[in-house]
Amino acid sequence: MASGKRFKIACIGAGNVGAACAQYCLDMELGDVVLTDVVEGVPQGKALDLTEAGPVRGYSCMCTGTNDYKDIAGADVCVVTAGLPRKPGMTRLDLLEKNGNIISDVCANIKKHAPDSIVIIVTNPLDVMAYVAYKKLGFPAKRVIGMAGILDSSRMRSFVAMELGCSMKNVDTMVLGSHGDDMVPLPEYTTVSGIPITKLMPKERVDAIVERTRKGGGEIVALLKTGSAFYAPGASAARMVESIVRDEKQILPCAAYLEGLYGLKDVYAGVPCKLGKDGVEDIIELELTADQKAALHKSSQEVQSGIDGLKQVGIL
Ligand code: A3D
Repeated sequence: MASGKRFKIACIGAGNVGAACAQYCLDMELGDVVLTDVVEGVPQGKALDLTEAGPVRGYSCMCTGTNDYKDIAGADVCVVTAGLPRKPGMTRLDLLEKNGNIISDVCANIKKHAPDSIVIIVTNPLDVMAYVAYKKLGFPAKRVIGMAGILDSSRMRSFVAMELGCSMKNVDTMVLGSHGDDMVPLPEYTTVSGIPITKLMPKERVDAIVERTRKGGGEIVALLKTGSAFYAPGASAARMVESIVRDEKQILPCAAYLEGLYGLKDVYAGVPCKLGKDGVEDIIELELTADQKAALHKSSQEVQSGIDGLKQVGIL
């Protein structure tokens, strides 16, 4: 392990995304992984399977599975994927109440057993669940972060590479706002080896890529028919873990608690964050056009109405 310290990563929720995240964390040798779930046998079985992949893949990090939160004690990072995935025809907001209760329960256990951890929320509706976690945990905001922007921007990067027939590695982009159809992909900040994509393809193709990015989650739900994407979401959460445990200070789009930046207050939204050993160590405020600013505020209104909904049913 890079720094010499052996890190402990708790993946809470051992479903598709949780297990994929665990797999990527182990493969990158980020730390020992504890898979936690309410279903008996599933975290234990997946953990044993992932451990048995170690000799083949060449990692020496251990993976254990449990139904007991005591086993997350001392975790440095908790990745929370516990909840229900979006099903075809279901909006993110349909999930609000059920997942709000699950996140509340998970956070009570994190607070009790891993009070010094950095918490990455993946459960949908993402920005509202990150807010619930922040309120329930009572941790400093920099230690409660939502994963969405890395996934959304990775989707956009793939679509740009597919369009140009170039390496995905050369494509960089930024997606702001909430995780949903109202997200704000930024073509103006999208480049291929430093070249703005607006110089590499016509406007209609840029617009089509922006639209496909916005609908990226739904595209996979429609294909899979049961469940939603998990490889790219798991990889995206693992990328956040990597930047934290290795203190890499990568600038990544993450859902962060805003207290005035971008004109937003007391809400979570996707913004460029510097991720390091303390969590969100800085937030970069980009210069936006009036349209982009309006789109960002529109996407936050939906998050705000989700928060208001949870206040009405007493979860917040
Ligand atoms: P799934 O494979 O169903 O896994 C969810 C797991 O959570 C299951 O194993 C459940 O048993 C477990 N669980 C339920 N309640 C609890 C609890 N109280 N404590 C511990 N574990 C519990 O779903 P998935 O892995 O495909 O998706 C997980 C979540 O991530 C869903 O809310 C998805 O919508 C969300 N997700 C978000 C993104 C983003 O980009 C934000 C992407 C993909 C999935």
